[in-house]
Amino acid sequence: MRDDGHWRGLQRKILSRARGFLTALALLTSACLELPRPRDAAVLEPHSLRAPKLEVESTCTPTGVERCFDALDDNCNGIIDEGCGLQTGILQFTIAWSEGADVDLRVTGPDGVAAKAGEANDSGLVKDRDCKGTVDCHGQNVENVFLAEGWPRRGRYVVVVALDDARDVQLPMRVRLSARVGQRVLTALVTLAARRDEQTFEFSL
Ligand SMILES: [Ca+2]
Ligand SMILES: [Ca+2]
Repeated sequence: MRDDGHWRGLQRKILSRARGFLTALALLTSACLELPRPRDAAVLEPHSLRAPKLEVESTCTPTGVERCFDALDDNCNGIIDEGCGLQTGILQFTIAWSEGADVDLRVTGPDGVAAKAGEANDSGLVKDRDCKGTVDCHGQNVENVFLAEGWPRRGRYVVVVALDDARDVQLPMRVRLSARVGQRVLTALVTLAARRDEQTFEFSL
C-alpha cells in the first residue's frame, strides 16, 4: 500500500511539471508569433530624403568583421556597430569622430521633440550615448539614438550633427553619420568647418 501511494504521488508530480512546461511553451509560442515579421523591416523605406550638403550613400560594401565605434555597418548586416555595447533598434542613428571636440547628435521624430537620454520621447526614440569628446568617452567618441520599442511612427525625422565646441581641434573636422532604417543603412561623412556649424539629414516614413 505504501508503495502504491508513493507511486501515485510521483505520477501527480510528473503530470504537474508536464502541465507547467506545456503552459510555458504555449506562452513562448504566442509571444514569438507577435514579433514583427522580417519582411516588415524590409518594407520600411525612407522617402523624401533631404540632406543639402551631404553625399548620402545607401549601398554597403562589406569590409570585414564589424568594428566598434566607427558608426559604420562594416559587415553590411544592416546594423551599426552591433556587439559594441550600443543600443540598436529598427531605427538607429549613430555618429563617430576621432578628435577631442564636442559634437552633438540631435534626432527629432514626428513628435517634434529631440531624443534625450534616459526616457523615450513620444516617437519612441532614446539617446543612449551622449559624448562630449572628453576622457569620459574613453576614446570612443560616439553618440547613438535608437527606437526603443514598437513600430516607427509615420512622419518626418530630422537628424542634426552639430559642432558644439571645437576645443583645440583644427577645423574643418569630419564626423561619420549612419542611419539604420529597417534593413537599410544610409551613411554620410559630415564636414564641420566652424563652431556651431551643423549639417542636417531628413527623411519621411
Ligand atoms: Ca553591422
Ligand atoms: Ca562598425
